[in-house]
Amino acid sequence: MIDSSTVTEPVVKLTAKDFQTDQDVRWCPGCGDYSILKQVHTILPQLGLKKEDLVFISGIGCSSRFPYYTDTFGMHSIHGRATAVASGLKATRPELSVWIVTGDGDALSIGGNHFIHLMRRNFDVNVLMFNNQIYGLTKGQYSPTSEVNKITKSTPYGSVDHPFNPIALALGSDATFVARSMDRDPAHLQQMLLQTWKHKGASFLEIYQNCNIYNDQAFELFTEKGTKKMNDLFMVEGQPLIFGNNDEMGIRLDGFTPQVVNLNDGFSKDDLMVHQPKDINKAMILSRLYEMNDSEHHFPKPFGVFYVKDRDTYEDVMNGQVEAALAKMGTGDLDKLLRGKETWTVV
Ligand SMILES: Cc1ncc(C[n+]2csc(CCOP(=O)(O)OP(=O)(O)O)c2C)c(N)n1
Ligand code: SF4
Repeated sequence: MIDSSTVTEPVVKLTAKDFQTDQDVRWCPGCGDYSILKQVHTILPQLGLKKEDLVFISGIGCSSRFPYYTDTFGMHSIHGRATAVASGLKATRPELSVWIVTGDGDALSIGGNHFIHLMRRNFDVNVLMFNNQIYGLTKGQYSPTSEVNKITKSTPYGSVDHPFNPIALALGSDATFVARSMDRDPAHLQQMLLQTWKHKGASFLEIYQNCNIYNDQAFELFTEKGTKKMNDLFMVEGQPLIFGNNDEMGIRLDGFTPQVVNLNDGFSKDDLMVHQPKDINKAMILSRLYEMNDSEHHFPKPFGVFYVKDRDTYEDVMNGQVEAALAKMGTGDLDKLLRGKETWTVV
């Protein structure tokens, strides 16, 4: 079995080019999906795995075209059910490195129920959720991450739905690795992809992805030069939470309540909250940080790893049960079982 936590040197030497396919990439020019594809192809050779040990499973959506463009095994499955297909594969072939590629609509609308159960069951799979806050493939309807009042083709007077917070949803579903990155920061995205892979258990990576056709500039506050430093908080384990144009702003905790402070106003780095991704309470606070913005408070949006926890994976426990049963009772005989005496007559 591949133990991702112990692989340091690539065992198999491949390049990013080896993961490209002969398919025409059919995303719109300028779509953020291109950058994500490129960063995934860049990190795959670093895993040291053979192509046939990698599987990319997607649902339906623009993002879900991903397996066509990646030369590994893969499946463009059914809407919202990549999670179910991946769970079955991981249960029976635990040695494979299984990746799920999904959109905010695919994962959280039709696939919402399957998503939460995948997280709590803790299959060792890597979920890459491309969040563009819209349905791209079906031409611009609102999604469960679209903001209130958003005008789309299906909400001509503005959406009245309260949106999901995907990070809080994954934490609430007991995911054992929860992180966020963005299409426009290749170095950060590569780092997060590697950490997503390294974690043994259900890993959830939300990736902000610009749909330049139906929801352009949805994340420009966090991606553009002039605004990103005041609006992005890059979390680093063991480091104080600092942001700002000159790293002059910080997050401190007053009890359970986060506050933004200016280090030029009498606060020092020692006063700030230190990032501890193994602390679920702190992860929960950070997942809601940006929602605390109002006319008096200006909180940044956190990027990086919110939470990580070691917990037995579903497939390890299940296959352990199978092995124990085999050791106790030997190999079964299906024919004998079907023709056996334990039958019922239904009247
Ligand atoms: C059972 C079913 N219902 C609805 C659809 C239509 N449909 C296809 S993709 C999609 C949503 C895609 O949105 P998202 O997951 O955000 O992906 P994006 O295209 O934005 O990458 C919908 C509703 C479908 N294909 N199958
Ligand atoms: S519709 Fe949007 S998400 Fe889909 S390929 Fe075009 S730009 Fe990308």
